[in-house]
Amino acid sequence: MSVPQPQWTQEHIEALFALPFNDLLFRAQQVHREHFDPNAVQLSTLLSIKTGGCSEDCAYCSQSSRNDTGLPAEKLMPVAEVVDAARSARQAGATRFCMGAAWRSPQDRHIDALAQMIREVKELGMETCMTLGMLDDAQAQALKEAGLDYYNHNLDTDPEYYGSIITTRTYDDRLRTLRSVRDAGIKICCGGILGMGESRRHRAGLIEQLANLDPYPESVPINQLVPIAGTPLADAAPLDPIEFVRTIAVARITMPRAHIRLSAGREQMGDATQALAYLAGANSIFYGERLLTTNNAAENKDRDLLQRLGIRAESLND
Ligand code: SAM
Ligand code: DTB
Ligand code: SF4
Repeated sequence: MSVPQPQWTQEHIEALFALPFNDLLFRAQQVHREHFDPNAVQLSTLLSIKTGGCSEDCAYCSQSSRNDTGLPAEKLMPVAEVVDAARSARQAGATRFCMGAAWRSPQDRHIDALAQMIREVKELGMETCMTLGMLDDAQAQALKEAGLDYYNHNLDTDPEYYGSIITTRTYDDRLRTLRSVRDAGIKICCGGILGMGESRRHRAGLIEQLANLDPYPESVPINQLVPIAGTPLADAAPLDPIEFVRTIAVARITMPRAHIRLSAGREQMGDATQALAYLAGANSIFYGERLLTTNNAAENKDRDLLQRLGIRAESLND
C-alpha cells in the first residue's frame, strides 16, 4: 500500500507566497536541487491537431466558438501530417510531442486515428502527450493501450474563481477526467493559467488543488495568459512578473518531483523573468515557434537564453 503524501493547507501555501522573495527562491532552489539537475530543462513541442470551433466557453481561449476571434474551425489533422511535425520537433531537440484538440471531449470515432498518432510518434522515440478535453474510463484506457505517456488536462484556476472563467464544464468534471487518466496508468500533466484577473488567494488555491492531488501531477504547466482579441479576457491586466515567479517557486516547493513547465506566455516575458523562473524551479518549456494557435518564443531565442544561463536540454536518456 502506498503511503499517503502530506496534505498542503491553504494557510501553509499562502505563507509560502508571503515569504520575502529571496527566502522563497532560496527554498525553492534547495528543493529543486534535491530532486533534479538544476541546469537541465525538458523540451516539449506542441501541435494543434484539431483547431477551433470548440463548444466550450473558456474565457481565455481563441478556439471557443463563443469567442469572436476569427479562428476558422478545422477537422482532425491527418496522421501523416502529425507524424511529420513530430519528426521536425525531434530534429529540433524536443523529447516530448504534445498534441492538442479543441474538443469538449473526443468522440469514440476519433479514437482509432488518435491511437495511430500515438503509436507512430512513439516509434520516433519521443514521449507522447495529448490534450483532448474530458475523457471517460474507456477512452483513457484506449489511449493508454496505444502507448500514451502523458495526458494534459488543466484545473486552470482556483475552484472559487473557476465559475467566472468557464461555465460549460465543472471543476468536478475536470477532477473526474484526471481520475480516469490516473486509473488508466497514464502520467498526468495538469496546471493552470495566471493573469486572468485572479487574486493571490486564487493562485494559492490552484496550487493547493494541484499539490493535494494524490499523487500530484508528474508535469505541471504554469501558463501566463496570452490575451486574445475577441475573448472576454482580451484586456486582462498583465500579471506582475515577480508574482508569476513566486507561483513557480511555490509549485516547486509543494510538488518537489514534478516537472514544472514554464508554458504559454513566454513570448511576452523578458529574459530576466524567465531566468528567475528557472531559478525558482521551472525545468520544462514548450519549445518551437507555435503554441496551439499563437506564437511561442522563437527557437533561436530560447537556445540563446539557455546557452547564456548554462542550462542544457534534457535528452531521452536522462
Ligand atoms: N480542449 C482541451 C481542454 O481545454 O482541455 C485541450 C486544449 S486547451 C487549449 C489546453 C489548455 O491551454 C487550457 O486548459 C489552458 O490552460 C491553456 N490555454 C488555452 N488558451 C490559453 C491562453 N490564451 N493563454 C494561456 N493558456 C491558454
Ligand atoms: C498547457 O497548459 N498549455 C498549452 C498546452 N497545455 C496544451 C496550451 C497553451 C495555449 C496558448 C494559447 C494558444 O496558442 O492558443
Ligand atoms: Fe475548448 Fe479547450 Fe479552448 Fe476550452 S480551452 S474553449 S475546451 S479548446
